[in-house]
Amino acid sequence: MNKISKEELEEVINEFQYEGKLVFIKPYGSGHINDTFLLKYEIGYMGSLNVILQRMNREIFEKPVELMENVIGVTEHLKKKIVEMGGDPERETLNLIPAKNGKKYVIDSQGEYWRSYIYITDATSYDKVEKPEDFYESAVAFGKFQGLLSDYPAESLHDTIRGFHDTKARFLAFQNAVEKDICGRKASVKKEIEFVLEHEKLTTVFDTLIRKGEIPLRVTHNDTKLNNVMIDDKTGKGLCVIDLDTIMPGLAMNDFGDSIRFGASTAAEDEIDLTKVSCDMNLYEIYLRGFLKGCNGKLTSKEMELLPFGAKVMTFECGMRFLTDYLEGDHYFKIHRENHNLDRCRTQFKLVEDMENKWEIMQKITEKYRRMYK
Ligand code: ADP
Ligand code: GN1
Ligand code: MG
Repeated sequence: MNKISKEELEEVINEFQYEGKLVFIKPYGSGHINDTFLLKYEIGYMGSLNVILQRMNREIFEKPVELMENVIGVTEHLKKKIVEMGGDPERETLNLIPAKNGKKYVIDSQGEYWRSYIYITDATSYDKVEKPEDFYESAVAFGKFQGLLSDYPAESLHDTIRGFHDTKARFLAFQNAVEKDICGRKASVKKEIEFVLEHEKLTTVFDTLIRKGEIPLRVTHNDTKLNNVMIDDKTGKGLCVIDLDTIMPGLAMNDFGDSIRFGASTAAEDEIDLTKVSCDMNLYEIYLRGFLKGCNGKLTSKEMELLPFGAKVMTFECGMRFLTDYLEGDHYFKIHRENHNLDRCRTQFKLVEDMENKWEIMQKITEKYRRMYK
């Protein structure tokens, strides 16, 4: 993606229905995909409003208008539900700020797509688990989120990224990257390539079960990292699930698993010292407890049984995606240092290994809760 110039930002800001005087603008958050900015407006003498402005990643999201249709449809659906439940629709779901032309996005003179949300104040999106309670509350929020979308018309959702969690397709893309080796990096990652090949079986764990109709496709979030949920600073509750770009029909196990991959790790996703990386069974149990509470009995017994597989498959898939991007020259995930994607890949594979070592414990913990909900 090309760099964003001051002029481009000014042009875009001018197209949205913002009120007041712009007092600052700064790059914001630690997402790997979009370009996010925080803007502060002063309104009158006393008031102020913070907004999020995002340039959508056009290389990744090839159909931004359809993507925005998903976001609009889902947030309107959530808003209705939140109001029915007596919640606060201004804070508990994303609120898009319209453009001056009435649309919910802006196309700039470079052909880039932008959208803007009201900034959710007095809430935090955490990059790592600071308190286990936050992780628990994030789990309740992601579980509930799935419940709130359980009656959303799945057929109306556009596929924003085809085969997003099709692990087999990810494997084929990985093989292609190895074969082409466009950056000449293959020789330096022999061990990691070997790891993927040894774990090929993980790429089809859910396929047969979906085909046989033994596990349902649900409307899922598909990117359930801890920093994609806002935790209320005052109440400590999971307030709002954000980053709705990948809402598509998917598997409950994958939403569960992606959260474990990121939040139950004892180290950051890009930690270099692999001795620090492991999957914390206490955090695994905490998240499981919260997620099942949030899902409120909606998961089938089979889905619950398969939750540990979700954790292993999502972690493996993510590691493989980081490795593929490294081999292809880091065009997908934003990187902030040399070998960043390789470092990320290594933490994921270390986690997979650790999960394999703790597999019986993971299954035992899961079984304990499955029995409670059966
Ligand atoms: P990416 O796809 O790049 O991860 P996100 O939509 O997750 O983009 O946004 C990046 C970060 O910006 C989030 O992790 C969060 O910290 C912050 N953010 C996004 N939307 C809001 C919002 N409405 N209110 C407060 N913070 C937000
Ligand atoms: C990306 O957008 P963000 O940073 O929340 C990615 C996820 C990966 C994650 C790895 C659309 O999530 O699939 O699991 O990075 N999102 C997309 O940290 O590819
Ligand atoms: Mg994000």
